[in-house]
Amino acid sequence: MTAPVLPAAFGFLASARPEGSQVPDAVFATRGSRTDIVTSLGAQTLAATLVHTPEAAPETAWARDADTSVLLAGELYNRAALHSLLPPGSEPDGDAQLLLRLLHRYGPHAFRLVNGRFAAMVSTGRRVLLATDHAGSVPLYVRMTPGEVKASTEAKTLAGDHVPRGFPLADARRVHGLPGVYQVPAGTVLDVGLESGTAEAHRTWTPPLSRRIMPEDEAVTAVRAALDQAVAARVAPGGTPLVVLSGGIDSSGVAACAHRAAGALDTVSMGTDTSDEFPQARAVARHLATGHREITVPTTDLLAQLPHAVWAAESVDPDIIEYLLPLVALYRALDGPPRRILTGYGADIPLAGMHREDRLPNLDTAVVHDMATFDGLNEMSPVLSALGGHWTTHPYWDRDLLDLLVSLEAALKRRHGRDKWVLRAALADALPEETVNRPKLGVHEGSGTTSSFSRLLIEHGVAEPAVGKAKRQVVCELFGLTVAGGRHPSQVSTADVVQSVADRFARGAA
Ligand code: IOT
Ligand code: MG
Repeated sequence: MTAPVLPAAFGFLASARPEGSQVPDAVFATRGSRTDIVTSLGAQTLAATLVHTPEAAPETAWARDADTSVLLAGELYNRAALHSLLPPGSEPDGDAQLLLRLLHRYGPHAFRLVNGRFAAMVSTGRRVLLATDHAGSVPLYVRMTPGEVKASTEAKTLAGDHVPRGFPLADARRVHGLPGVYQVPAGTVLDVGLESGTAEAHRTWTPPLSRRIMPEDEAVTAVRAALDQAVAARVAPGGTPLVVLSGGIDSSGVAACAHRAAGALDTVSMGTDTSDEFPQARAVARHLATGHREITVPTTDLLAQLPHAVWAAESVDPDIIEYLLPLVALYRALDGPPRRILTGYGADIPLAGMHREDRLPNLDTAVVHDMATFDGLNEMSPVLSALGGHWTTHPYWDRDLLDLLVSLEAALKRRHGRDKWVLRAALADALPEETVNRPKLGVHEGSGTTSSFSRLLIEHGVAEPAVGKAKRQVVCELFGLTVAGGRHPSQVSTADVVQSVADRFARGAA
């Protein structure tokens, strides 16, 4: 199977009923064309809207036979291995069809085999299976009412106060501010009975808790091979990928591997009027001879895009929104046709890169904590770039690479006085020495996002010690307006929301 340049669909909203479904109407943050599907299986009718790029072949995001249908947003990365499990026969026409065949062979356990970036809805008999990838990197939401299961890759499409509350789903996560809407956990198949409204969750992946012991050189070789493989699986044949490049080791490593896999590479760096890391990124772009671009976003424009970041991420975590805001601004500033974008996002989680910490027990505590709490933050959501029509993928959270990185013992992550040592060593021959050894700020610090958001609150009268709490309230309010309330983010003003939160603090009502 050859990989398509972009996934056949970026997202979907679907409704399954025992009979007679109508395609639900919805506003997605994902930019693109839409294709509607209505189909009758033996015991249920499915009606869905797929969102996809205008160039895509959306029919390959959907596969069905007599009694089973598979809807897929996203893509699979171990296609050849999955295909090798099936009896010889014709090539499946796309990832949804490959999944359909695997489901007939393995049932819901098929999802234990998949390494991908996807959300899927399977209709079969009187059941609906809702499946996320190991990282839940494509968020998937569900609302169940008597006789109907609605599922969507964007929570906002399930909002609506006139809709009955729906069944409680013990094994899924309630969504803040959207009663009756639940998020399917990462690495899970939620098996829902269409008429009974009962649901059972089956975990298909959990982060490794044990640590493996490997000699230095063996670990370095294994990390390099797994990164090369993860990047190669994410590069479409024939297309030139784009890497969002900060010049730190994470994104520079992805760029080096992508250049090797694709033969040609574009890179882009963003900065603001207050800070950037352009020289560091330029050193990497020059070393690899990439088609490089720099984009400067004024800080006021950056903060004005907070409503877009919350609308896309559907997250109420203020730290995560601060990480994502500069990236959302970057994706929105990329004009031109839809691109396949690779990022270095997520490397700091299994390697504890943001914990500049020499003590190994503390380092491992950070890894365990971050791997236990990432789910539901939506920091890897494809909607962040789909706002601008683009598809992102994050090689460090490839299932095989992530399993390896998490399970390495802590002294390989912090070694010889260096953070992320094993990754730096794995890339030593592929990048300039200064890049390999450079300590880097996080994107929120490098772009000045954290400080400018703090400054905005202080300028509106919030006392310095209350800034953290005020940020949380601003993000919650933006979520209420855009995701739960259905307001388009271009009609929501960051300054107004900041003012109302600051007023609440001034009245002592916060
Ligand atoms: P950081 O590691 O700075 O950035 C994530 C990715 O965004 C980079 O690898 C790069 O691909 C892109 N990027 C960052 N800055 C720029 C820039 N100036 N221009 C172009 N692209 C850029 C936060 C962070 O500091 O990101 N993310 C961490 C940790 C998340 C914590 N989450 C959690 N504990 N659940 C990370 O691991 O990526
Ligand atoms: Mg990083």
